[in-house]
Amino acid sequence: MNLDVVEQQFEEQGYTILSGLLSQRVLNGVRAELERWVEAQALLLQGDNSLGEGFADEPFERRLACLFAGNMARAPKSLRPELHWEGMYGLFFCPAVLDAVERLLGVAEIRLYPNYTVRPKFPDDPATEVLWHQDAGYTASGQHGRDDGSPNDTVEALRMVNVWAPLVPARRANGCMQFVPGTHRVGLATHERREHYLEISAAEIATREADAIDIECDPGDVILFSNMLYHRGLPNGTDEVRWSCDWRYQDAGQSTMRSERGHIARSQLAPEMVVSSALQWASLSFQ
Ligand SMILES: O=C(O)CCC(=O)C(=O)O
Repeated sequence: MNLDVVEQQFEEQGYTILSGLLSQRVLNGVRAELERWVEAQALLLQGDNSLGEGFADEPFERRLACLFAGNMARAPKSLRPELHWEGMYGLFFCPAVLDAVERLLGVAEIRLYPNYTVRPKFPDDPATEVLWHQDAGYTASGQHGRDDGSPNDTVEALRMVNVWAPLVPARRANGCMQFVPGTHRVGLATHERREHYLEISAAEIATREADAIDIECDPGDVILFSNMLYHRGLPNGTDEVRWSCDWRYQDAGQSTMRSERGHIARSQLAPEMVVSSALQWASLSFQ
């Protein structure tokens, strides 16, 4: 990984793709945790008598969709507090990802922002089609409450790097991300509330949508992008679940602009605050 290239692409386009960055060991660790969680969902459904079989023979890519077929109202669309599992540590605290983030943020004090999510994007489910937005639009919507740190912080002033990693191949057909390169420089757009998500106003997206590109990628790839970049997650038109994880890092000297404080990923000033093992991560909670 050439950090100069990473920085140049991020500055110019608003994103960069780190191909094949994650080791098989890290991917296996995440996958094992999710397979355990899917198994637990199967047992819960069986306990409720709402399921005849556990679909234990279905592959990871299909099992969750089989479990909740015809029962989508109950299907879990995102995992967040659940993610304090040992197997997630290698992903959220991956040294190579943190090296890139440190270069992009230009600071050695880095917080894992309190917004980390695994998304099982179900087939043909409008609730998992993520509409055009900037992550900053969600922060600005104020729906998360603020901490008491810096009342003068503005969303535009937040120094943040977003991360997205596929856990199965992500293609246009199963709902890969789309980006509009360069839009991290156009300022905060107007976000309007829709049924499931916020969406950039039709007038603001209309002039830019023609420049949208598909971000097709594979497990092991890591996408870094600006919290100001226009992006969306396409609908999943296949019969498999499009599993992915998205998380964010922030200059730890700044407010989270949420009631949660996140967790320290790197620090020279207070190294004792850094989450330094998988066991420690599993002992912490979403906060
Ligand atoms: O995974 C998706 O489809 C969308 C994710 C997203 O919008 C994000 O990570 O900000």
